[in-house]
Amino acid sequence: MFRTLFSKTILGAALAGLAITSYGGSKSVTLSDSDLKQTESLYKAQCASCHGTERLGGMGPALLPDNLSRLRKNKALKVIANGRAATQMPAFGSVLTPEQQALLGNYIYTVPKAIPVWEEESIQASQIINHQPSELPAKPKFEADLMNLFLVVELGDHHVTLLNGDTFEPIHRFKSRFALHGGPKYSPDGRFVYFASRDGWITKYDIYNLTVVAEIRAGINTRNLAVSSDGKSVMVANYLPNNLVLLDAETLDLMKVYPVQNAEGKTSRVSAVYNAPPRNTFIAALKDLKEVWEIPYPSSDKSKFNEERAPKVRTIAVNDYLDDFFFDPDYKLLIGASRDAAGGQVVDLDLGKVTSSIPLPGMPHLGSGITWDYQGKQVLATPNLKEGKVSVIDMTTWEVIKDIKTEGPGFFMRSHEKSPYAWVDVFFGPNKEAVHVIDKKTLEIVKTLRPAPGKTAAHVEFNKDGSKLLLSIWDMDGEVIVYDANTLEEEKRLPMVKPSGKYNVWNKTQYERGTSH
Ligand code: DHE
Repeated sequence: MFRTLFSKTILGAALAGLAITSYGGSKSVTLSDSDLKQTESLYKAQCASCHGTERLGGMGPALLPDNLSRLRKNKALKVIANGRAATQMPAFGSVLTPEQQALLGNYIYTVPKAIPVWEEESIQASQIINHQPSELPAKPKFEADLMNLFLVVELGDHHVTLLNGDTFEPIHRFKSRFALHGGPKYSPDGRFVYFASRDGWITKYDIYNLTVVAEIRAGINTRNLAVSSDGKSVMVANYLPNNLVLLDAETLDLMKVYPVQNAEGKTSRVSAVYNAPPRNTFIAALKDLKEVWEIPYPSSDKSKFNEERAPKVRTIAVNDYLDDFFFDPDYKLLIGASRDAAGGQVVDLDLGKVTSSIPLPGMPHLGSGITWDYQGKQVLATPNLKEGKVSVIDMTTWEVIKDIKTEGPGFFMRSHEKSPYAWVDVFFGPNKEAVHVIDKKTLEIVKTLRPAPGKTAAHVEFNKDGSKLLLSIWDMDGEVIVYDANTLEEEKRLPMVKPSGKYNVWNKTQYERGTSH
């Protein structure tokens, strides 16, 4: 299937591949024609801007019966009424009548007349190649420490800013696809960056030449992507369709689609996929099957790649679904949790089985977990999405050493090997303006900052040597604030449009312990 396609394809071709298929959700309901008409206009007015006009997902997830297989209808109704913790889903309890909420509750379990499938042909037809690999010089158009650059995703108007990590001056600002989510991933040399948007677009950007190299729509509702340590391949995790998509990192050519299903044919959304550097594999956790998937990188000689030579999936059975997970620094262990469970599980990737469980009742946000050394042992610290606390866990005994009480549930946690402090936000609830600074030696909060009263302050990223850090004020009239990481004094404010994540080239390409990978 591997093709070399250097011709430019037009954007519209992306949609031409939307094929129509019949659909058989297991828990579907049927609405009368008049109810359906009324609900469709309600949906358009209240839900479509986030969940997509065809319920295929956008900023919010797809709302189709198969995608809701783990959500009972009475729980879905509660989400409509009260919103959903840890997401952008607002409460509609005071906006819609109970009858309207019930109609919408039924509607999302209604099988659509037709749902689009996004198969190999559609992916291939969507590819846009702006530059041939040899066309662009390997010399940057600007002067800066190339290993200390930051990218800032500005969610408010779908832009990305490239920032000099020494001077904190913007170098360039460019438009991104709609609703980027999760961390962009750098090529190992830091020259290229790969973005994933929630609606499936993968963009390869050349930082040296400040230009988009290639794009491809790998799915309809995408979670994230991972780049292999040899810089040769990209793996994309999708909710819709239920699959993983392997791309060639040079041109984003499609290499292989891995349908995600078990031996009985039950399919699953993919929670996320990560690169596991020492293992030379991609590792994915699944949302609807109790399995972890490990897939070796493909052969680096792409001319030899074909369906038979495609790397095979290794499946590891786990005790529960894994919505959220991360790895120890050696990538020997996967630590994961289901959002519904009262605890996490530790999967030994070499042994291929679950070896420990962790008592974590507060819905840990493990994807944001970080590790450091504390009193001669390695600890893992994670915010919790339902409780105002940071759980610090001994990574040998898997016991919780301490719950550090915070002013509310947090989302992102960060540190740097060279910093004495770990930072955690209070993303949810009335104290969203607060950010706590934790002393890694004492596990005590030493300072609580409120840099923009009334506005959410969240997500920190350190510079290369850990001496400075950036914090986002998540507002359309927002800012990125530069702090001295040791004195905790504010140094500079850069106006930005709802800045979300920030990503430092050095910390990401070196797999710094205090940041996400
Ligand atoms: Fe995220 C990273 C899942 C909601 C902003 N988020 C991630 C990753 C996952 C994830 C699996 C890691 C991807 C990677 O970097 O490779 N996020 C989820 C959810 O399941 C959840 C709770 C529900 C959902 O809507 O999917 C969710 N996330 C949000 C938001 O509502 C946030 C605050 C705003 C937004 O952009 O949608 C949000 N998520 C982020 C950010 C990162 C992220 C900024 C990257 C963090 C990093 O530093 O690496």
